[in-house]
Amino acid sequence: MSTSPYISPLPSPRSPTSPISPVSPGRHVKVKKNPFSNPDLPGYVGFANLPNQIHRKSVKRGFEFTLMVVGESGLGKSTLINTLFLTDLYPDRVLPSAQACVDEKSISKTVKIDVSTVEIEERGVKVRLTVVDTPGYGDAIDNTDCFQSIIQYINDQFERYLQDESGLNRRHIVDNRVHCCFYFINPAGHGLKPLDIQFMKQLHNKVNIVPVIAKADTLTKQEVQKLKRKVLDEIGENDIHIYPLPDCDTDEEEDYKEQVRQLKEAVPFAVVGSTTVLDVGGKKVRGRQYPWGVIEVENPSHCDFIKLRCLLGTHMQDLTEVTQDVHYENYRSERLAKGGSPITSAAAVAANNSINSHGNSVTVAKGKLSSLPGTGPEKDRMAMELEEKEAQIRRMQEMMAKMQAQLQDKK
Ligand SMILES: Nc1nc2c(ncn2[C@@H]2O[C@H](COP(=O)(O)OP(=O)(O)OP(=O)(O)O)[C@@H](O)[C@H]2O)c(=O)[nH]1
Ligand SMILES: [Mg+2]
Repeated sequence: MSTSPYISPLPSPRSPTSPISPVSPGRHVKVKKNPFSNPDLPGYVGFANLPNQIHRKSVKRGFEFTLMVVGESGLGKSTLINTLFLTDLYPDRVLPSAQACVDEKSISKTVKIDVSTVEIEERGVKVRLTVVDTPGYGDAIDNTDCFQSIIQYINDQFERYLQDESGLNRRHIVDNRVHCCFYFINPAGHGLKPLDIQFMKQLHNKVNIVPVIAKADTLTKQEVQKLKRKVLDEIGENDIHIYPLPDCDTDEEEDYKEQVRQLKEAVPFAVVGSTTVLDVGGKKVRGRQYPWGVIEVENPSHCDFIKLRCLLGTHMQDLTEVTQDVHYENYRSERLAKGGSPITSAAAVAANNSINSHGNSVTVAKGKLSSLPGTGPEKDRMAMELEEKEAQIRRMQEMMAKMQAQLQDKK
């Protein structure tokens, strides 16, 4: 388990210190004679305490978040991830040589999906962070289909969640859906490339896309501004929906409003990544040393790294909610409209081996779906049959629970 002092705590729009909280944590509370009633508020049930209860419960349960990084090879995706989370997620990475790529027939090479999970704890709040890296994106000579495996991965996670939701063990679903995708834009180009546009158009209804300009230290300040404008124009012209930072409520604090305004202004974030710690005027900073000076990763006048990190900290909950309410709902309604369409891959099926309420392992026959013989309609029919069987098991379990309850009553 790693501890990062750098990620801001998860947003709690109604923190315990906010006005609706009945007791501010710093306040000294006198011990009352009767702990079950409050003489200041006689007759109150105490509903105002609900936000505190939810807060406590969520902190205890922990949070799950999945971040995907996509962009041409060598744009600094892995370096940025290591810089953001101060962990070396890729210690054993071996870079393939150009010859090896040719030998592997990179003409038809597909994107590799690298999934790593770390648990990060900050001030008692635990986040299970999954990073999905996509080395190999844009490496092939023909890149037209290079994002198919990425789409497939995202769909698989939705499918897995859908299966878990309709399965027997709904209480402890592990959420591996991709909540955010940092899309890396090449700083050496003149805006978006056709591949960037194609990718974002195919993915914007499935995942929250946050565009970032990679290696911003290779551009002057004016060039960064020019590229940002160009990228935003092209995003608009192509009707691409990137993650919309939500507007603040009017009752939000001024500082928070200002922070969100600056975050909105910084899109697409021009970032620099580095895990090297340098000495600048006696201060230890992470940055990149050049003959003419040091680029400090966390200096807001050098790049937007700190803003991007802040976005993750302050909008993690919103990114998760948009994933659930918009992207997952899209997938779910499409999938249900299609009926029992085949499960996309073994990954989705693996999730179906659930545990029933009595602790017994219920390996519903659905687990065999990936190896079902036959093509589309045959698989559809079998999937429907299996779903029906599962519903039957559920009904029987409910009946048994009722009978047990009746027996208990009689005793
Ligand atoms: N100038 C500059 N170089 C960077 C930056 N970030 C990373 N690099 C360098 O770029 C090279 C590639 O970085 P990686 O992080 O491996 O790139 P990647 O996008 O993960 O590459 P693939 O895994 O092949 O897709 C390394 O030599 C890094 O040191 C940056 O912000 N600025
Ligand atoms: Mg990489």
